[in-house]
Amino acid sequence: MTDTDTTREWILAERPRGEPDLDCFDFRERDRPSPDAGELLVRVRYLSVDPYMRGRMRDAESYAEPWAVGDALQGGVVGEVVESADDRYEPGDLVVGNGTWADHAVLDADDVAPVDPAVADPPAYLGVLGMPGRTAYFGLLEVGEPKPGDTVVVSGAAGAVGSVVGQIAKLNGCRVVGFAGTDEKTEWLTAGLGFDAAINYRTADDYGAALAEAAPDGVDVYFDNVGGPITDAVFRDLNLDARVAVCGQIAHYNDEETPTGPRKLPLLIAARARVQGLLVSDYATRFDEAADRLSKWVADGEIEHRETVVEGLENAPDAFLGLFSGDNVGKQVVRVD
Ligand code: NAP
Ligand code: FER
Repeated sequence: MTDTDTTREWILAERPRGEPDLDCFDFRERDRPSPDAGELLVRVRYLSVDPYMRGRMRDAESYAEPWAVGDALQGGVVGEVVESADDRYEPGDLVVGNGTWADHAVLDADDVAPVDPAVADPPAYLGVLGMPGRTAYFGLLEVGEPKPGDTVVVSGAAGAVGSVVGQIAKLNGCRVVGFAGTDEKTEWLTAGLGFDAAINYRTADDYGAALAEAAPDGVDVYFDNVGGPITDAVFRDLNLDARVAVCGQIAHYNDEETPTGPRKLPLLIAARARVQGLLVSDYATRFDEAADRLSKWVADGEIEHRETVVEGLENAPDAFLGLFSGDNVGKQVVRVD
């Protein structure tokens, strides 16, 4: 066997308790897989690391199937087709689909879409033009139901989903306030993306006072990516008929216990607020609509996007762990080749 017959891939070595660390991952070399009918073998160029993968490390049924210990880690990839067993694609095509954390991955051609570098750089297909962009689009417009003049608050605002949510809200005539974890991020939100205000939740000591200043008319839409104390503060400021889109709760993904006790639901009563969870996959029949609108906004310069690129497949676990310490601005990807 020569080097070219093998591929390197990451597997789940053990399940984390609490915060995951590098011990959860193992790097191994294996025979390069071959595509069956309807599949493509791609050389992976970029792979996506996402917060929901923390849920897949857990041995519990959820919307995402748990990874088995010893199995290859899965995720979105952009890759170049090297072997095709499907009429629609041929070697050399650049595609985005569901692969593995590996040099080479087998993709189901039914779930693959073409990548057009003339529209955006390939990693954008894992961010603004991929799953996070679709989440922002449907989550804000369908669950948040923003109206012109509304105040929209978004947590995790400088991340892959949040940065797109805020910009779509601006395109809809809203006042937009973001929470993010560094001054570099809050500066990008206001000076770069046109947010009206941004709060660094790591340095602000009174979220209520910061919100009163940033959202003086209260909050009509809260797009929640994080949960925790930021969400507690926003709940105190909801206007009549406010909508809360619960997209993610990353502040709780490493919790081993569900916190109980008097929480913030009483605050919803007077506001008659609606709190609704969302899953991007529920909008699958409308993904073409989101792709069309998002790619047009990107091409016209109405939506800006950033990707934070970690170099090298060997660093994929660090890129994933960095999501929990806020190492990324915009979408976190790993460059593989
Ligand atoms: P992301 O925002 O690009 O990355 C995660 C960010 O979360 C980090 O950059 C960090 O930024 C922030 N963060 C981490 N720990 C935090 C904490 N304890 N408190 C506050 N902020 C914290 O990730 P994404 O891919 O765009 O996903 C954002 C959220 O949406 C996640 O919760 C994810 O699970 C969810 N999501 C849901 C769906 C769905 O269908 N429901 C689909 C996609 C994503 P800071 O520097 O600001 O802390
Ligand atoms: C999906 C539904 C939800 C999916 C990802 C998510 C990759 C993400 C959820 C989260 O980040 O919390 O079908 O496909």
